[in-house]
Amino acid sequence: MSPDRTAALIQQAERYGAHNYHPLPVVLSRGEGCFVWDVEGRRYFDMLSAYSAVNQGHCHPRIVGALTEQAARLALTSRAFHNDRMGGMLQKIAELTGFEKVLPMNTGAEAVETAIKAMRKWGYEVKGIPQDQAEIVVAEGNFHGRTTTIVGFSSDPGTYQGFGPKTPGFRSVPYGDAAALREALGPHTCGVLLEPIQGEAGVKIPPDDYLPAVRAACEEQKVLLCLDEIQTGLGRTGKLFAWEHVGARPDLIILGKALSGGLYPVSCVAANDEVLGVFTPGTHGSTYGGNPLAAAVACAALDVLIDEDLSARAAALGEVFVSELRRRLDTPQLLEVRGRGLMVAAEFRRPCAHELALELMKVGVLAKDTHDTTLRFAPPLVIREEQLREALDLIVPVLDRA
Ligand code: IF1
Repeated sequence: MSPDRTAALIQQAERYGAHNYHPLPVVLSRGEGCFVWDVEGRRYFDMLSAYSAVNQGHCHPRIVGALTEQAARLALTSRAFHNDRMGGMLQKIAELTGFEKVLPMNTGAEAVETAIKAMRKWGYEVKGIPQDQAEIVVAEGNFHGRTTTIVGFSSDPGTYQGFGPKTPGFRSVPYGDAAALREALGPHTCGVLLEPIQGEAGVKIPPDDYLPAVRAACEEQKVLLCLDEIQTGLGRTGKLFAWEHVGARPDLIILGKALSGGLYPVSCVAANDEVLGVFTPGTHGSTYGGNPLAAAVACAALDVLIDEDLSARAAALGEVFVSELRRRLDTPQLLEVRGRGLMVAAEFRRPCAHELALELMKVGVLAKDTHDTTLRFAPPLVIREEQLREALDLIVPVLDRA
């Protein structure tokens, strides 16, 4: 195919699509494992994994098989009726997370909104907070999705500007500062909502004692701890869930992205009955939530995650990736390489991340910049060591030109 095909497809997307993204000038048409190919037939290492939705690798045959088999049998019934696949998914997620109950949704933001509703309702009915007075504490630098309520408690003007008025009932504190968070808790606080590692903020890893201290403060003040593991969960950081690194089990966990291996939007909130029991028939729902197709895909995606021990792979290969970047990068512009498992970032002193992403694209590596100075690297967890080292040989010379 000719480069004109790339230009024609980009033009078509720009002509008819709202301009709510500024993608790299590459048009992808095929994916397999840790690789994607563009319409010109060029191969790229995928170092984004659709923001950690493709942990199992592109088009994993077991998940594609589950999708196609179920799609040909029964795809959507709505929750007005039972279906023969949802229960198996809910049980699998409950057993993996160690919680009693699971509420299935579709996108991550919907699951975050579900968690917010659950914490508020629990605050009124269990903690006894006066109606409409419930507060949720969040962290500066958070990213939890794009609904108006969620962007309302973002600290990034690019995320919230133009979408006011902000939903009330949220209080923001510096990320990583347990004392500041403890200070913000009060009798009207129903919950704390945090990412165990902040992804969009640029892979911000808090001190190891942060989440345990938050956990303790929440216990003392009868406040629910809700961890958004939509990006950090399901093996990405080298454990099944990121909270396991520091032993701070939440009261609610939110999952999405790799819950489907990138084949279908599947998300959920998992918690014990004391929390999710606040939902009674008619108080929450979704047309597609818990549909048989989503359930079949999610079961296959979770089976792949466990059977191929992708969490352990992420831990081992993440060590290689971070140590090799630290050892081999030799630019004075480099500020820091940080990461946990295969959730890695390289931060620079100047706003060069986007130009570096463009240069990486030219050598066959697709990575995403965030906040001008940081490049994020999150390959599918199925990447093999020799492939990771081949990618490093491409990445290091480009980053050294920063
Ligand atoms: C975009 C960011 C990442 C998430 C966490 C909830 C959600 C996300 C921790 C919402 C989604 C995506 C959304 C996508 C780009 C990407 C992203 F750059 F926006 F911030 F990953 F870091 N919690 N993150 O990371 O899940 O509703 O999208 O299914 O909005 O541009 P969703």
